[in-house]
Amino acid sequence: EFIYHNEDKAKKIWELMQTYQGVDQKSIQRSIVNHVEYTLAMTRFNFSDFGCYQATAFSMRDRLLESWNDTNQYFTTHNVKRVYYLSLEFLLGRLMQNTLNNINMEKNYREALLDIGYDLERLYDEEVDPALGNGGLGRLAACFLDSLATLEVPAWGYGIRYDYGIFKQVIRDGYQCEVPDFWLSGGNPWEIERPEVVYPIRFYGYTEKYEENGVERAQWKGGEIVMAKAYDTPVPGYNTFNCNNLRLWKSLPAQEFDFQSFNKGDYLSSVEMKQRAEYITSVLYPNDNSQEGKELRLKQQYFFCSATVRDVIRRFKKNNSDWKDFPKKAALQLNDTHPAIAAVEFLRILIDEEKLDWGEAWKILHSSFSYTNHTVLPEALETWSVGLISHLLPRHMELIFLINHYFMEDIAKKYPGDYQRMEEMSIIAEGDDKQVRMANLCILCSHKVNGVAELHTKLIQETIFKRFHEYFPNKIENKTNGVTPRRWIHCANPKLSDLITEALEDSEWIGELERIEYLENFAEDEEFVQKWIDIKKQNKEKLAAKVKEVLGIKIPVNALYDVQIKRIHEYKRQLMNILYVIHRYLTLKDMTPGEREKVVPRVVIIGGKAAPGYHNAKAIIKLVNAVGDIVNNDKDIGDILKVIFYPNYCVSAAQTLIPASELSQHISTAGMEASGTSNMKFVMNGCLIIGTMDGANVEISEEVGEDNMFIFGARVHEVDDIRHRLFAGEHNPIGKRLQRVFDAILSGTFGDVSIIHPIIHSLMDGKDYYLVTEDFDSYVKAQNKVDDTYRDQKKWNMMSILGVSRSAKFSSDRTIEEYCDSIWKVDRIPIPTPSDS
Ligand code: B1N
Repeated sequence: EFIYHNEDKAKKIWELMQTYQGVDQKSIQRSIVNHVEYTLAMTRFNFSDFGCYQATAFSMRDRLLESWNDTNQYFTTHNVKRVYYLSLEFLLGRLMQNTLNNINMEKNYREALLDIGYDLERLYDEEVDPALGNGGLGRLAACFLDSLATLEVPAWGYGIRYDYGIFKQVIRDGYQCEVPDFWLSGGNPWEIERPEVVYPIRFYGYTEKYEENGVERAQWKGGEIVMAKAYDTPVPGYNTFNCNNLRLWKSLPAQEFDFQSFNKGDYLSSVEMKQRAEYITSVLYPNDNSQEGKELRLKQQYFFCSATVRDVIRRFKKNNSDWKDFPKKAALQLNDTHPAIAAVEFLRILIDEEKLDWGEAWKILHSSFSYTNHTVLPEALETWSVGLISHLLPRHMELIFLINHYFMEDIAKKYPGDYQRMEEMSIIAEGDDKQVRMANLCILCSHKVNGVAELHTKLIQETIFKRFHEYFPNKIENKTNGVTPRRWIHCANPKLSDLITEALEDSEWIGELERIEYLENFAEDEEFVQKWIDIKKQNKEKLAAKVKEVLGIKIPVNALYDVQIKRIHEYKRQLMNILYVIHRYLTLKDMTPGEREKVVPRVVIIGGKAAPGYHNAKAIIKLVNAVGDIVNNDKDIGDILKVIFYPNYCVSAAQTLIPASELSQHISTAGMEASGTSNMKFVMNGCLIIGTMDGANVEISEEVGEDNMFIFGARVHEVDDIRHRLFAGEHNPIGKRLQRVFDAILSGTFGDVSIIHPIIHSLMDGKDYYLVTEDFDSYVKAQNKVDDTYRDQKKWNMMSILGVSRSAKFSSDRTIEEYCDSIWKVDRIPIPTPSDS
């Protein structure tokens, strides 16, 4: 099956290779020790856990490269259609454990390492957590990569190789401090640098118009050139020989030296100018669900989009000569509007460089691009000023005006005189400071647009994209998010994974989550339930040990572990959570010791990063820490209530926290959380949900049953009216319980938390955009129901098992299958394994 261009040479290489790298104990050990000596240049008689981690990773990479090369070779020779997932964020998390499990070598490596005195689990902890993303959107991209490879879909991820990932969060005096995350300082054994895959990327300059064969043409000239260099990370699938690729771009100065400044004696400033090039891919913007309109961010976007589009086109041209075939060979998915400029870059190349006419070019663009919307929050909908785009990307601005011009002509034809509609649908928002609406641009350039959960898709169809939905009734559709069961059950919770495998009598469910349904039969099986309980307890013990290690706080294992971990944002309402905790604390204080003993003990854990410039989010972190300081040291309370702010929440922390959780909070104001994905992970790990009817919670409740969750709060159709009433001063008086909580905060019960006072005052004034005060009562009721249910452990565990057995819909494998069928039109292509040939 392997087709080489030079048969003789191929035969020789084949003989030299003899076989693929061995997977037996001796071969694994030999390759690790060789990497210690020859790659790391350490002595093979004494190497640290970190050295061993690196050498082990290199030995794994060798094995990955075999399948990675074979996969690419096979896809190229068969000229298959590929999916390209364009994202400014990939929140991968650690790779070693996931990789070993996907390629089915964890056991071999564990034993091989143990035999030479190393503990695999300890090596896992040596790995830095690559965190090139903010939250859900970036983590979704990572889950999708795992599912794409597992489903044997030819697919490449494209992104930026930031030098600094999301900052590390350190808590000082209860406040968040941000520490830069230079994740590459210890080297990155998983990537392959590609010095030969480089593209020049232009910025600024001007367009020159000229005539060619009677056609007016344009060319972008001048400005500055920066180079993009590729770094590849193999992406193995679970239980397949297929191995996909994640290609990340790094910026470099262009090679030609600026002799003019050199001759003027301005050597140093010419070097300085070159260094500015490297700055482009330095740092991930740490905002989740909000736009930062900085020029550098737009530069990052264009830099990455241009390199990617050029790379995709080069790959297409290797095997194809007719541009009309492009949509049959490539599907480009835009992960939100952040890579929107890729569409315009593609159009520019087709028209200015490939000399296609507008109609042809537009058709090709439109049939190959599609766009996912991840939010309706106005502060997150990207717009860029016409002035900035014209300055940085003058030709692209012209093309955007042209796209808009043709589109406005169509609208005017269909709705003559409806200027209001034209204004709404225009890519350009008119005004003193004209803006380009990137979402409108994306919708126009795409053949499909999707939301990320049923409710969210309905909302974009009916609100922000209403006019587009009327005009293109078949364009906007739903693709409910999912998460990979490999990382989120099998790796994060190995004991649970083993128990499920034991009950189902094989491990196929890891690759086909539909099979987990069968677990339902064990929901009341005493022996099984006991094992279920034991596993949760062990996971809680592991978390308690971690909390002790990190914070020095001892948390009881017999308490209910109640967890809210996600980016800190007002719409996610961590504030409502901590207000309830205060209420619980005050209630406990009112009780006699005898009464207190009857209360269900709780450990409340809150974790998440606030964007560095998001003042209110940072105030909430301070309040949580301040409440923890008082509650955790209150002798009356003891182990009945503990409040933990878990610092530096990240993917690897999630892998410890989620399996240990019993209750998790997904309590956003209805209509504001597009989907949420950790809710799915918690359900898969036997955790119950307290939540609002928002995002994917709605579908989770459809699957697991509303009575197996704790649902509360205003529904999405009620929110606007309530908000209106609140802001009109017609708000219900704050209830007694909540008033008492506010009084405690304001009077200094939790020390100096004056940073939160303005927020509390506006809540009392009815300026409650997120409906915290409105939903508080029904939240308290839901929390009471949680306590009552937890007292009935039999019921609780049954709900927990039912949740897991009904979680199959939320596998990202299901999500990816839907994208493949209705958006990308690509097939699964298993490549032949070495034993086949
Ligand atoms: O995308 C996730 C969803 O599950 C979440 O509900 C949603 O909040 C999240 C600008 C975003 N939407 N928008 C962003 C991230 C970075 C940025 O610079 C916006 N993140 C989401 C996956 O669908």
